[in-house]
Amino acid sequence: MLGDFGKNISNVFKRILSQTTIDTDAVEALIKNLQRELIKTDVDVKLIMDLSNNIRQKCLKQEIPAGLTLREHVMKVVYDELVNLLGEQKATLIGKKKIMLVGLFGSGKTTTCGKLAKYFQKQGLKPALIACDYHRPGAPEQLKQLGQKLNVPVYVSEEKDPYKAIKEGIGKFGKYDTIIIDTAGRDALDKQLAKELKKMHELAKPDEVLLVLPADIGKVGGKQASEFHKLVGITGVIVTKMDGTAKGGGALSACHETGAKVKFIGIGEKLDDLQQYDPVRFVSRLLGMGDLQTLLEKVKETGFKEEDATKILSGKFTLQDFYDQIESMQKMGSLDGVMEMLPGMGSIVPKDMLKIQEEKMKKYKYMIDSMTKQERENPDIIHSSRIERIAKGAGVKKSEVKELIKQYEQTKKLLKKMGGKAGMKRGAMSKLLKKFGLKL
Ligand SMILES: Nc1nc2c(ncn2[C@@H]2O[C@H](COP(=O)(O)OP(=O)(O)OP(=O)(O)O)[C@@H](O)[C@H]2O)c(=O)[nH]1
Ligand SMILES: [Mg+2]
Repeated sequence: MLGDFGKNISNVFKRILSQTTIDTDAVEALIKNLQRELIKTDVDVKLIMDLSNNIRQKCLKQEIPAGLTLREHVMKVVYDELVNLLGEQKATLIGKKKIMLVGLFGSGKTTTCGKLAKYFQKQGLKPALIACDYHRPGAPEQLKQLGQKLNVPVYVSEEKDPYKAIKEGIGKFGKYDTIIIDTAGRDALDKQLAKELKKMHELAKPDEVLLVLPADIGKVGGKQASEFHKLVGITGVIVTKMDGTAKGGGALSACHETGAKVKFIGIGEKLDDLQQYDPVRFVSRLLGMGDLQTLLEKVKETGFKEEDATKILSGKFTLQDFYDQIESMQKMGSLDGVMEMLPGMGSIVPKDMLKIQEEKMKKYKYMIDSMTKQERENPDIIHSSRIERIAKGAGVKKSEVKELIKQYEQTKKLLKKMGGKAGMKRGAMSKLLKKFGLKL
């Protein structure tokens, strides 16, 4: 469903690359483009409207966080919106529980029962399985084999009666920590099967009802999810087959329809191929721009804090601050890598230049490392004998120390000139990059 979404959305962002001020027009244009892309890929209209409203609200009403550019801020808003839908936290299933897996035919329910049993075993818990699929002849045997591999008991009703399986299974497994119930694949709209599922649910009274959805479910995902939800109340979603080419967009609609969050992701056929849902990884994958998200998170981690900005603007930018800034940038990885992460930026700055800058930044750090605390706080005192000592300590030429001081002075001047809070907030990072000779 959202296969092309990632590709197209990154084009949408590229379009606002050149804009530096947030105004209603810019945000409206972005939302319009975003809507067009979403509609093209069959995303539910109600979901699009909700997303649009939230993005509009946040982009226009929220202040841009310090250290982020407008483009990064907008992306962060879109990211946050998706995370809000899909789940903010890495999900966990802990403790004594009854879990029922439901979903369409072949979505991966039975396999996931085995994977979950293994997941609980790794937590030191004792899981047990109940087979409740008596529609497909091979189903109980499939679950039995999984149980054998894991040394986990599997209850199968001799009479092939799902209700009896639940009653007897739960009775028998009273001492186990977690009971996992495998159900038959069904279309939630099939009346007969719906009735059966509802009754099984009433008998089992599960703590969790997990909807198993294959990543490539497409448009029917939302509808099916909402039908299952009406029948038995979905408490979580497991997206299987994420190892394929699809990007799990069906989960978006499913979560929207049910209010349930993604808990696990299936990434292969083996019992170990189950991952806890991780919002950053999942949403990045969904948007097809994983690296960009990583960058965003890093900018957030390492970017200016409001206090820093105020301090610097008041003229108190010391060599220690300069050092911290270099360190922040280095934490983001190689400059080359940082540029690659920004859509459309990868090819703008010549690679040789980046290498030279990187080397320079490394040397700057050595030099500042060789300074006393006093020198860092008050660089004005650094004159000839001190320069010589610093150069020796850092293993560089005296001229290089002088260059560092000049560079620091220029940065300080520039930061002062940038003035005004808005200046610091908007694009502080890219302006600093520019200061290091990188013309974006
Ligand atoms: N690649 C991949 N294959 C998976 C994954 N999960 C399940 N499968 C495969 O999908 C197929 C169907 O899996 P089942 O677990 O039998 O699905 P089911 O929902 O129980 O199917 P029914 O009971 O017939 O409705 C099997 O071949 C599984 O090996 C996954 O995360 N990745
Ligand atoms: Mg099955």
